[in-house]
Amino acid sequence: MNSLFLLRNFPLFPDEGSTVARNVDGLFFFITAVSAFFSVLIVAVIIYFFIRYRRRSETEAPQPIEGSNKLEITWTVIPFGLVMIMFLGGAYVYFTMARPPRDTMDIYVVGKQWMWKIQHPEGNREINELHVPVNTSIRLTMTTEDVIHSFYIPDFRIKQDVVPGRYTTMWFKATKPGKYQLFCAEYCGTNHSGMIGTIYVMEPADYEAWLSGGAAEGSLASQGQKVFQDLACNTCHRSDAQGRGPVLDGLFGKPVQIQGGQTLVADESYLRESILNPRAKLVMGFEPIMPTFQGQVSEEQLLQLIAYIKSLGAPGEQQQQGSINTPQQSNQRPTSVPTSAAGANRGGAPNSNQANTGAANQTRTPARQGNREQ
Ligand code: HEC
Ligand SMILES: [Cu+2]
Repeated sequence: MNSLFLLRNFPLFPDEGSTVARNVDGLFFFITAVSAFFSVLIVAVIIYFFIRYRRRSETEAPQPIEGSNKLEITWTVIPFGLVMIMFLGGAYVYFTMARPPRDTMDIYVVGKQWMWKIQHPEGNREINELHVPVNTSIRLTMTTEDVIHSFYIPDFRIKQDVVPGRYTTMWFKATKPGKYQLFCAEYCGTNHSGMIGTIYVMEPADYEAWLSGGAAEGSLASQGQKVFQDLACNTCHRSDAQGRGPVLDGLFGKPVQIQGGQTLVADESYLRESILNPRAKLVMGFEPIMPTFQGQVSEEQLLQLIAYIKSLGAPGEQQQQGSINTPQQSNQRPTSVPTSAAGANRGGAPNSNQANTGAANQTRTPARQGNREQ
């Protein structure tokens, strides 16, 4: 009993609880096996050569060695093949982890000395616990209020630094219901070791039941709408294009043309920066009149505002665009879209010299209506 208890608490290899776990382990065991094989082989050959080729008499002169092409080719080609397997396998696993699938469920995480605060889009909040449905791709958007933390779920083989002042993302798909451990994997002060929690992977029906038990304050987006009004963002950002700021409806996931000629995609990080440091990237055709909200909004309120702005679009669109937030992709994205699309959508831009393309306007019009109905 006692030994069983110990084993359960110090498992040599954690459970394989997510879709990437198998691949990570496969790669890990392959690299370990190759390393072990060559360590043994090299030591064995050294010992064998010690004995086989030892000097047998004081006067013995060694035979000159001419070299062997066969040998050279063998010990070049085999290690090259093995190393390529590691490289390709590693790249494959890395890209799988770095690129969330398109249809993710977004959950927000704020780290803080010494706890994990979680917000669900439906409005549920939890601390040091994360409830998720099984077989569903979950994307975490994470930040911290103080120092660097790291969100680590060993059973899922995923770990990601959580950095102050920016969003990092990570995704997983849990494969079996159960309880899994959550750690902070970045030393973050006195109670770092206590910054732990539990992931509850539930059957979808159980998850729905759990969801309906919380969320007294309404969805994350509706909480964000309230913050949006409390901070008077709506005085400048109106959906009728009569405000002094750009229309935010349908903005999320779309290309934005900024002053200086660059075009970038409005992802979570862009929205965050637009609120905290509006002058860093000015939207084409607008004056730098937006005040900074640095220090006036908490990380959690920021996530609520972002959830609200994300909700200001046609739901179908939002879903599709939801996954384009990995840095590699955001950088590539703008090149493939007409650069005028973003500017064209900013109705009411005082000195906008963008020609309004009908198509670009069309894509956003339904989004606006979708919002009103909410
Ligand atoms: C005084 C008017 C004003 C207020 C108040 C204001 N904004 Fe802005 N906002 C602007 C203007 C003007 C721009 C465009 C210039 C720029 O990029 O700073 C802008 C840009 C933005 C953008 C980027 C939009 C885009 O199309 O790329 C976001 C997001 C945004 N604001 C959110 C907010 C939020 C959230 C609040 C409230 C916390 C807020 N704003 C309050 C005027 C305002
Ligand atoms: Cu920590």
